[in-house]
Amino acid sequence: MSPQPLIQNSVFCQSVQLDELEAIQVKHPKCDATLLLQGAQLIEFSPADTKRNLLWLSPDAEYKQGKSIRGGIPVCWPWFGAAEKNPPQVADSVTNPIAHGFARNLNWQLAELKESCHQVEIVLSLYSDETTRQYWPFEFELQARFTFAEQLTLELITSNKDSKTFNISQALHTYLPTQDIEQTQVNGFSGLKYIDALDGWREKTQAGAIQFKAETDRLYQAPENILAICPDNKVLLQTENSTSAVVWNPWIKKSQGLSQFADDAYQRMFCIETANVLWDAKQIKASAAQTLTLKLSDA
Ligand code: TA6
Repeated sequence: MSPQPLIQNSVFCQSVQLDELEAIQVKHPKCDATLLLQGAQLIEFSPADTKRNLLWLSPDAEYKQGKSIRGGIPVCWPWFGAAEKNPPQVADSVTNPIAHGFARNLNWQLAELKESCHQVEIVLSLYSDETTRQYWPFEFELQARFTFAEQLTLELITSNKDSKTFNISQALHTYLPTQDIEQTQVNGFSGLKYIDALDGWREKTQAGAIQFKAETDRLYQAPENILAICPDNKVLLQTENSTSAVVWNPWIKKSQGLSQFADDAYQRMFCIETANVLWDAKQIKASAAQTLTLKLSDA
């Protein structure tokens, strides 16, 4: 594997090989990070002051071509979840409905790398080609712009390169660690509506903080600021251009059927996914672009 030219001249970045997958490792005074080119999947972001990975990465993770890694921030695009569970304007364009879209399984290209003593900025791009057209008939450029400093900023930028308008749903499927799921709560959703994917997709209203006492799979109306409180740490998620979020924990039974996932791993992880789903799905006109932003930091 020949290191990418942009990396050869870098001070803070180097190319590493994780089994079958190429990754960019960032070692900067402000933070460490590990970014896979496959799926533009970030699997580590550790601010220098805590040296703790703010992302949960499965100890059973497998680094195989074409398979998403269990943990970090998988990019679900251009549809979230099961294609048929999406609004018709999204679902009707899908020709091969794999779960969570195709972007997370494909290799992205390193488009930009800028660095200073303050931060490192890396842009990965995915372009439409004969492979993507097998899943979805539109021309596009998808960029994931990562800014690594004290906090992580991730901007997912969809550019419509087609002559037709298209509709997408998407999510930054962020896995977060906790020392004990039953002592973990998520603030910011009280009084907001959610769709319970485990109870006939019924609409409900959140009362108080979200707590985890059983399998949880919900599509929430989302605030701009979300605070996750775990026994040993707090994490702040700030979002832009997103009024929906998915909150997930597989609990006991679902865990047994999940890939790259130990039966008891549900006790040490949960997902808060910055999204544009259901009512928040996005229509993007020809030549237009749309950006979904997540800022992640210790709180
Ligand atoms: O975001 C929650 C969810 O849609 C769950 O229903 C569960 O399937 C999870 O994603 C993981 O999906 P994956 O395809 O990565 O196993």
